[in-house]
Amino acid sequence: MGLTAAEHAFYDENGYVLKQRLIAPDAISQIDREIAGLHERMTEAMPDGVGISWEEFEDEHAPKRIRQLMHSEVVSEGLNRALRCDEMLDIIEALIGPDISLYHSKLLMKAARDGTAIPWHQDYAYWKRDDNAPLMVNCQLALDRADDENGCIQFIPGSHEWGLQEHERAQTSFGVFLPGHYRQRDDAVPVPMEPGDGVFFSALTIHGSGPNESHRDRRMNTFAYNVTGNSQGQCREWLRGHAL
Ligand SMILES: O=C(O)CCC(=O)C(=O)O
Repeated sequence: MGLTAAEHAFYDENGYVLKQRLIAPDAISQIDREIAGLHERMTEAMPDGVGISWEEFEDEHAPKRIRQLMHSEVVSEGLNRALRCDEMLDIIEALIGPDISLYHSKLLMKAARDGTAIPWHQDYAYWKRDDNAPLMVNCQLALDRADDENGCIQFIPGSHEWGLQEHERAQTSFGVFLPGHYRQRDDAVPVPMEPGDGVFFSALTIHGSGPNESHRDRRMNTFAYNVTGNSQGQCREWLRGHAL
């Protein structure tokens, strides 16, 4: 599959690109079966290696709802397969080259009516260290139909060229965000998706999404990839782009 020249050019210009029908319907159905009832199952027992942040409700008796689940490959063999399938890795290779490491696999459950907004941010604001460069690429895979009503992802086109912006920090999930947290922006482009679609975006592309005000879940999985050995000292891409 890979990327066409036009898709690659779109990514270079905008910092994201949508790939429709990235993952086949039967694979999405398998994932759907594997994550059915996940809120309830994870409330009862959490497998080793999984990390969860929950939606925060004022009513302490409200049923618990997962906001995000780290290491989703542990709870779904289908997700574990998707993150290493050729359809996915051909595109990641086109974007970052052949030396690919998995950075994380994370489920975003954004439950019907309860799922909260995700504030505007650049992923690199979370991932920056002294010895790495913003070479990572994220793929958000749709497990449900996503649109304006249930809070589909939105991007600020071209923002991957703006460098790392100053972020604010709070002790919450998605606690690294641009001033203003989440609010509607005139320069944002929403990306509606169907189950199986994947949108690829760079570690510097500003993105966020509104709350789920619909009666439909908006479940997504993000697979983040890094260039193996990404550090400012040893990464060719970084050295090429940062002459002394
Ligand atoms: O689910 C979304 O709308 C955005 C997810 C996101 O920003 C992230 O995981 O970094």
